[in-house]
Amino acid sequence: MTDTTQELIQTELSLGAHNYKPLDVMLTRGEGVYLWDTDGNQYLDCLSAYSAVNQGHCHPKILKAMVEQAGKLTLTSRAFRNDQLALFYEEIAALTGSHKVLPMNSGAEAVESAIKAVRKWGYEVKGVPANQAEVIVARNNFHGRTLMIVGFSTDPVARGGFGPFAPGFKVVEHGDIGAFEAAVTPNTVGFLIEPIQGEAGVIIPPEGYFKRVRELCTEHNITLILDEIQTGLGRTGKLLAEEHEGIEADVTLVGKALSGGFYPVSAVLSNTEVLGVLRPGEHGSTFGGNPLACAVARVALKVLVEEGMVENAAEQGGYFMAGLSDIRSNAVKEIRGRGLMLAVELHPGAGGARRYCQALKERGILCKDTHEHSIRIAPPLVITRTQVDWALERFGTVLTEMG
Ligand code: IF1
Repeated sequence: MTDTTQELIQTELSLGAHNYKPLDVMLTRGEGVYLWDTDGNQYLDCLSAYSAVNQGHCHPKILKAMVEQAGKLTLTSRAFRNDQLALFYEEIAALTGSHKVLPMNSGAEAVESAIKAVRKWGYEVKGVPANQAEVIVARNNFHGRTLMIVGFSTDPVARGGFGPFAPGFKVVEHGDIGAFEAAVTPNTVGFLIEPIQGEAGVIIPPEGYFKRVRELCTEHNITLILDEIQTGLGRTGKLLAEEHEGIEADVTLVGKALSGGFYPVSAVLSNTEVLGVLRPGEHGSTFGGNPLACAVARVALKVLVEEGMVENAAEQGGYFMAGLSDIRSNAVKEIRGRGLMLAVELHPGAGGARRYCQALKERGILCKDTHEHSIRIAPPLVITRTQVDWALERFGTVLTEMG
């Protein structure tokens, strides 16, 4: 590592808040599935910035659209109209089968906006008494870092020391349909859940769970809010992970790869009734729906579909998972995943996932540990069979040698 890189790290440590403990790799360039550090070492990216770079780093067509729009018009605020917003609405609504779109910026903002709209829908349409709206969430959820969101997190690290928190949320065991049914009251307005829990370690609920959740939400007039910010836009081998469950959400949240990693863009997608309750002045955002974000998102969605990335995620993900399952290592407890959203859970005695990620980094693969014992694997959806084979060879070496 050069002195310059060391100096950069020291500056980060002295001036930056220490809310992350990154692997000591200083990246300077990305292209497709590859990243390069300041020493010129090449890495296969198996995190994709937590599924924000599904289209691969610096996708040339998204870059072109960004540069062109940035030279024309970047931001007007929503006090005026811009010629990209309606086109973004049309294209994302057609692609996802949505009736209304609320454009925001970060994933957490989309979550917050959805809760606001669903609560208002509860009062105005469902008839819940004022300030009595309840939203059910799942244990081990991850929906972002705002105070409202960490208030219903069950992760002490994510919520410790940040109270007091917003009321109106109930936590139920993930995957337990009885627990969900028992938590429902006449004041329940929504159920917010990830189709697959990402941060929790790629946790897929039991077969049929979501089908039953969908039935119960319909029966009790509860808005089913699926947080697809990480699972959506091809990550699990379907455009939206809900397709694996054969259900449709009432409200779908997307973000991250909605811009291919070029720009913070998120959106709340819903049927007309829920987002239809918002009136002028009741919600907004300086950057929400800006022309640059819309132009970038339009091409990010276009290349995702036109370049067959969703289908590739299904094909390479299935192959990747089968290859991981073939590795004989006493360190491995379980392999989980769908499409290219994968996790290797290690036995507690294996010494912790971080040191495996460190060893993988030495062999040219960047991935992230989560909750101590799991290694998350989420390469860009443009990964090829040859690149998966290359990765499997190294996962095999590390998991067997260190196991
Ligand atoms: C961090 C985790 C992943 C998300 C889901 C909403 C959001 C996220 C399902 C909020 C964001 C990011 C946040 C980032 C790391 C990463 C993460 F480790 F934190 F939990 F992916 F699993 N819903 N996830 O995954 O979106 O506001 O960040 O745009 O906070 O460290 P955001």
